[in-house]
Amino acid sequence: MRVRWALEEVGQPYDVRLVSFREMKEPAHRRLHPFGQIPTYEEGDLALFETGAIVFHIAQRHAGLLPDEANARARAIAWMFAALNTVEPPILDREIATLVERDKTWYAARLPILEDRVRARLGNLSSRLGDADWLDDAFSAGDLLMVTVLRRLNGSDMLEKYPNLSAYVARGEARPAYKRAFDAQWAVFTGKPPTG
Ligand SMILES: N[C@@H](CCC(=O)N[C@@H](CS)C(=O)NCC(=O)O)C(=O)O
Repeated sequence: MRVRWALEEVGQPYDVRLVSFREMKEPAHRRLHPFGQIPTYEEGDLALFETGAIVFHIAQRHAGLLPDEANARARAIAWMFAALNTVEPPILDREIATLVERDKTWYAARLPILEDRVRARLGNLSSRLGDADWLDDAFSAGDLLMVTVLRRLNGSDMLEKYPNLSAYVARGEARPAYKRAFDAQWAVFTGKPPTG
């Protein structure tokens, strides 16, 4: 979704090549991705892995995801790193625990600890965002990544406690480029566009 959304934001046409979990671990795919994961990205002679690097590459090559002014650009890049490096890890830790550690004896004791760490990040992010639309003036690749990171909390009630963050995610999801990316991604799993 992150790569699709970035490509839709800059208006760059793309083809998608789906790989199965088995294919991800085979040598042909590992040549593109050393850790045998998705997504990967190919453009001419260039092959890239890591979502953040791919989105950054797209944002550097095309207008629309990073400001032109040098300092504003640097701040937008800082938000990209913050999304992936500071906000996503505790969210991911919680998500993994809820998915694969539920049957462990220590799960009930560990979950509140993990949720406190998520709340600490959400509280700080909420304070910084305040009543702004985006993290640093205009929408950027930093917002694109942050919105997709926060969306990982869907299905929990954690984000709803921060109305400005919920509204921020909704603003991201309302962007036409997001909708095009979401519909295309949805169709991969269902074979048809979303209803409603
Ligand atoms: N840091 C990587 C994470 C990639 C990742 O976790 N990919 C998942 C799918 S979203 C995956 O390939 N999982 C299968 C596996 O790890 O075997 C990135 O942002 O690209």
